[in-house]
Amino acid sequence: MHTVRGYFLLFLLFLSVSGVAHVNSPDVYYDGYAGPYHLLVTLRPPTVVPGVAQIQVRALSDDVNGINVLPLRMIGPGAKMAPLPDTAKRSADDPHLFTGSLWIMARGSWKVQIEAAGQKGPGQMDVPLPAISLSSQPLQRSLGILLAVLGLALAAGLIGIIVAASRDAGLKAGEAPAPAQARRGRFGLAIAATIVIGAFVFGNQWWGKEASANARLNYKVPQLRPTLLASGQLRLALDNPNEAEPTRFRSEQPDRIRLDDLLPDHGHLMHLFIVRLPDMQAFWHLHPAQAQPGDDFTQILPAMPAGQYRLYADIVHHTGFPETQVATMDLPAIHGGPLTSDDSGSSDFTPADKVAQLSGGYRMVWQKDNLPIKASQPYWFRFRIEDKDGKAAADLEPYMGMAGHAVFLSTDGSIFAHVHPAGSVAMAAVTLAENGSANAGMETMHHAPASAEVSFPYGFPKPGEYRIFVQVKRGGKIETGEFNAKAE
Ligand SMILES: [Cu+2]
Repeated sequence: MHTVRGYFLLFLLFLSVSGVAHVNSPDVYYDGYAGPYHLLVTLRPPTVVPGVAQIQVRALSDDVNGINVLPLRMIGPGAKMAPLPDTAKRSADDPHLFTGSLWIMARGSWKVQIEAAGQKGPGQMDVPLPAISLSSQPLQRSLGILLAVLGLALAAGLIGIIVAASRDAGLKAGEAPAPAQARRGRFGLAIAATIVIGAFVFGNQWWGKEASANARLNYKVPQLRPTLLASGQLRLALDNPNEAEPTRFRSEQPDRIRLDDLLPDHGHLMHLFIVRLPDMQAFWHLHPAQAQPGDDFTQILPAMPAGQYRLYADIVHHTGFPETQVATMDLPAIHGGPLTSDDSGSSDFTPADKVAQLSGGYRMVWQKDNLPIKASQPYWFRFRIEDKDGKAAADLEPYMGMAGHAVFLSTDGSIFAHVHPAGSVAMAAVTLAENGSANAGMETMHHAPASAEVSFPYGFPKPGEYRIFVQVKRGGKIETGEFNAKAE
């Protein structure tokens, strides 16, 4: 019965994985163009790999007739050996909405190829999808009991058949077994019981091994190890708790994910966000540097008040697989140095419900309606930058190659997402997905802001209170607005 239960558990385990560009915010939101067609894509990775990812594509124009979707490995031979694409189903109620499901067969870095067909001809785009197993799903108790009973019945049947065959096979109908035949029956019973018990023991051990191998593959959020040096420098040692992508279950010691393979993501190997707990009114976005691949990162801290801080460090591996490493640390007051290059932040933010004050009398206004925000739904979070008279800011410029950067953070710090106008994916992964090379330029990114408004496609993973930090660059200065948000 353990064998049967084992098979079933194995099957259920196969059914349970998820994405991890961020912390506890696995869904991918992506705003992009498949040729001439503007699409908003929501990808829900499975919570266990292999598993089924759900995809939802919203066409933003009326001229899209059909959507095909195809999951591919981000790099390696699998990136080219394409199976046939699946056709996404068009919603009967909403002709702009297409949905489908995709089998994700292994953990690691994937992309979903989206082909749009319409009045302007075909168009294609690729959306990165990191896939990880988050948990092993336990067997339901009632199902376990049912399978145990069925397994016992099978075992009893097997023993019964062997006993009857060895004792009664030579008998005529109605004839009682002679003592010799009864002895053969007892012998058969011993053999049958040994076989059944042996099968149970073997099956249980086999299963236990597979289950622990599988549990080992569950993704663990890496814990950054920060140290404050006497010089006021922060030293960050990366953590590496996860194994590299296996091709199949292996019992030998597998490789760890490499840490010397990082790709620059919008110009930096690491984006470090530091937020003061629990008020979240101090926030910095810094870019620690590394002397050599594989080394620790270092950062000269800006002036910071003493307090407890939460650290989120975004990195991207050579496969396009993004990770956020986290830490919580108590810091004394730091005199610090000035913020340089792309670094930004301050310790005196006040979260606004709608209008955040910027420098020089400028304001950042959240263009929201009064409808409640629902969890797990895609939204555009739009923010307009205006001067003190309400006139649209005319001097916005790209900040690290994009119109804006946003951080969505739950007020307990457990959910974190670093989002851009193109969505919640790592931009280095987008470049890799579209060009097959991480160095192929940034032409796909949303460059200069087209207007005084920045928008971010995102959905809160679960109900609760959140903060949104929105960063833009205006007149050579990086500005941050902090907002309160609530998901229902
Ligand atoms: Cu960014």
